[in-house]
Amino acid sequence: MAFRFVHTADLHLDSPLRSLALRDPELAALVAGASRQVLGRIVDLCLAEAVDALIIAGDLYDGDATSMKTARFLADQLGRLDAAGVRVFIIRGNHDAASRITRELTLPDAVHVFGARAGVVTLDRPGQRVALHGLSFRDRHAPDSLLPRFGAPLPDAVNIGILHSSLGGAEGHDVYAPVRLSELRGTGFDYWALGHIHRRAVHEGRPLVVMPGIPQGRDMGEAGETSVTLVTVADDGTCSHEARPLAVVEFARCTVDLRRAEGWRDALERLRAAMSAARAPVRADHLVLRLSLMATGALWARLSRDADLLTTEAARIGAAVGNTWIDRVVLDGAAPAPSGGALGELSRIAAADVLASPAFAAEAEALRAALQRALPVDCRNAFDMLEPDLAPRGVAEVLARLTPEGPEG
Ligand SMILES: [Mn+2]
Repeated sequence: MAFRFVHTADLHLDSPLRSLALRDPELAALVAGASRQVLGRIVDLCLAEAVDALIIAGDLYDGDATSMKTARFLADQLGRLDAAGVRVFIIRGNHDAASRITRELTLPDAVHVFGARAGVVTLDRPGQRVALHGLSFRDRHAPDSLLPRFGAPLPDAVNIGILHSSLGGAEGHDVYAPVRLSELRGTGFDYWALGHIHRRAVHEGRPLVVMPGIPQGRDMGEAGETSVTLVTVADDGTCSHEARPLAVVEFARCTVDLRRAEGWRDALERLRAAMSAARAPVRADHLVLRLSLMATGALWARLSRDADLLTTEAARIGAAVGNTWIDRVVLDGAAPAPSGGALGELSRIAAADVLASPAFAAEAEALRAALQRALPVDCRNAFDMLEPDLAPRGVAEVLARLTPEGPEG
């Protein structure tokens, strides 16, 4: 009888909001509650598919920032699995290595949390013995491979390893218990259930190595479809897998070319078409978009001048398109270059005397640095999110605001 399980990792349950862009309180509440909702959906999936086990390969929590309320919610959800006879196997990752919660909380009998020494749990099933190997490193940092701590595969059993690891390294993720794919290949295991990197990756072969990715993205840095992995292990140990998207919210970037748009109304119509096309393939209940608008000339000036109105219109279109929210509207493309009259002269002065001046650059940088220092620690990296060359951008915006509206309106 095939052994079936759901493999997930990096839920970061009740993780604090990191994005400054989620200023809309309704959207912030939606994103804040999404990790819990998705945990509920993972349990629903386990029950609907009548799987044998759920494997959570680290970073279930986000450190001690999470409260006992989070822990109680988790215990309730895992209790639903316990009642249905679904086993749960958990290791800790770098974010929940030292979490007090998992130590203090009494979890249902069906739940096994691996300790700091590699452990093996065997399940004797009709015609098949399954061995689950796991280990929870105590420290937030694991600069060396944890693979040598694992035992050998049990003979005459399907061997599943559970490991939190950055593999060979991934951009945006701390190095944690690094290990080469070839080393995992050499273990003689049948399946490696990994966690840590938030983007899904499947390495076919035997063992089958799966990094399931975060099941619910938290901001634009975790854009795209997210999922958990449903695995079936045949009696001979052959593993097959399928991605099951369960996200409540999906984040995506959307570029809209407005360079041929004829005025404001036409631009909004093109925006609606682009947002509708972005929404169509998304299976999550809600979509959060970062809009990049390409525009030139008078339209660029209008969009820049009426940025607040534009954001309001985009939000209205998003609601009409269906549960689509705006994270941020970024205006790209070329500002109009006024050639004649007073504006033309102002433009030339700005370019030649101001932007080219080292004294201005030094003053602008000092101002930026002072402003950054004055911000609360949590917000200081907001400057890194801003586009470079703020000064030319500022000049273009000032000129746009001074440009009289064309007949297009
Ligand atoms: Mn991690």
